[in-house]
Amino acid sequence: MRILLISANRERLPDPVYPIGLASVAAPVVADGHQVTGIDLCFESDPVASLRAAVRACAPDIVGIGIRNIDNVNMLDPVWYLPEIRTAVECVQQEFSGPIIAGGSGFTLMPREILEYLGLDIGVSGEGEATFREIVRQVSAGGELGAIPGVVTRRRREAEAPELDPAPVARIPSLDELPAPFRPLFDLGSYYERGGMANLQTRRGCPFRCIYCTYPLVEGRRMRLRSPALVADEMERLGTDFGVRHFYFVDNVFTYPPKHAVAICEEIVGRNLQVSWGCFGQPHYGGLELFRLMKRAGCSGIDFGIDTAVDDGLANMGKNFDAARVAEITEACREADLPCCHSLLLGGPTETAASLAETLRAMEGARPTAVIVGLGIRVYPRTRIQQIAVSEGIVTADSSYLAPVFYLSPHLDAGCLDIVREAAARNRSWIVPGMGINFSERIQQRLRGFGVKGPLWEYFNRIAGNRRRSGRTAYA
Ligand code: B12
Ligand code: SF4
Repeated sequence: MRILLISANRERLPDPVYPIGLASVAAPVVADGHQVTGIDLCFESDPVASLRAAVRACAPDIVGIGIRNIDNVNMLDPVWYLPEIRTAVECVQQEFSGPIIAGGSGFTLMPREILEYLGLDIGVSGEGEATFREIVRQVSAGGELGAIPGVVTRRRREAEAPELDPAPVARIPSLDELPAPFRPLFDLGSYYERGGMANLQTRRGCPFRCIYCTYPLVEGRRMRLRSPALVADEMERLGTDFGVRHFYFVDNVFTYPPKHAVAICEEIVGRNLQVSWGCFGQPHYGGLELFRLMKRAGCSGIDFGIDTAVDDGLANMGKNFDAARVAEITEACREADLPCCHSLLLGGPTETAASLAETLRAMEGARPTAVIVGLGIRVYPRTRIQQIAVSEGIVTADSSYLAPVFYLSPHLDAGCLDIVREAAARNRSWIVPGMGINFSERIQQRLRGFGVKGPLWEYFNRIAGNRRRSGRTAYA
């Protein structure tokens, strides 16, 4: 069968990211001997024309469309991607009358609503490798798609429960059974040059219950770990085949479970891979010993989802650590000489101007390498924050969440923006995406043009130093 896989994502901030989800879905069907072609809209100047040409050239029997992002989760500068994805879908529909299958992390958040919005009939909620492979088998055999586990259809909508159970998103018991993502599907070299890293995954699932978080809804709550040897094999192959040395582990929390993080690092050290990589950490897990090992294994920086540095606020967000722990792990990173970036999510339940200012002061005291400040929490169905938003009258139970909807503590007013702006002005390695502070495609392209690799926040300290010396502002 001829299969066309479309990556609809055109977001290039904070970096363009290689469509690893689609490459993962492609690998099993490539292994089955199907002819698989990819079209990536990210860097296309006329995406509709390129898409039309790709559909005509491929003459597919089946089309898959990857929907990684539906919006940029930024309350201060919201961007909604679904309208441009709908235009892409319409273009395909004009050229092709066979099955078009939607999937991806963004899609999984609201699969039926997105099918409805895009005018599509079939999608895959959650991980796609096994389900898409089965869809292709059934299409070639002329079989029924609706009964395949993971398939969501628009037609069955009325007959089904209004909300999907999050459990079915994780259907692959052992990640080691999966082939590595089929990288030639898209131009990895371009992403490496423009985005400074290649992405790969060592585990899926998150058992924690942070009140706003969709990651367990996308990957499931049950942890599934990939063997360190397979992860290192993939890193080696990416080095040999594509010249890649800089990576990002897309695991929602790399440092949990700590044993797995240790095993991955030991494998990298044992093979002397000479790579550099970044990852997400969770403050409750990790400490000096792990951070030193990570550093030895090539970790160039760790991103922590801190959210707030006020004890009540952390408890309200469903976090299992307190403000003292935030200071502790920052210090441990410093001692291990491991750069760290704290991401804040301000404006959660019970946040006041005083607690917001306290968090910013705590960041100034802790002095992580960088701080990324977010204000307002994107509300999704099936999350605790949705229930809170309903109970506080911010949304209703039957509101649509397709276009971005945000929770902001009712105790805050516009004055909180000044507090953030002033703190960012004092701290040159702070990034405030919603205010364009240290965050723009211009800065990114300039740094990438110099050959800078890895997450850019690792460099702002150094640039800020140079700019301070030359009297220029660090703002974009
Ligand atoms: C790692 C990560 C990042 C890293 C990426 C690093 C890198 N170099 O790759 C960073 C921090 C840079 C990042 C940035 C952003 N991210 Co992000 N990110 C993630 C995360 C944690 C993992 C994504 C990933 O690679 N997963 C691994 C792959 C293998 O899984 P997958 O893509 O889901 O694919 C599987 C299935 O979805 C399915 N599938 C995928 N495609 C298809 C297609 C078909 C046809 C089928 C059938 C199935 C299918 O099968 C795949 C294999 O099982 C997810 C959350 C999560 N846990 O999923 C958020 C997530 C994808 N990010 C999100 C967002 C919004 C963003 C940003 C826009 C935020 C911002 N404003 O900065 C940017 C956009 C970047 C860009 N250029 O697109 C949202 C998207 C939802 C939404 N609201 O739109 C998510 C879901 C988190 C959330 N808030 O809920 N991100
Ligand atoms: S914020 Fe992190 S730890 Fe919390 S549920 Fe989401 S992925 Fe898990």
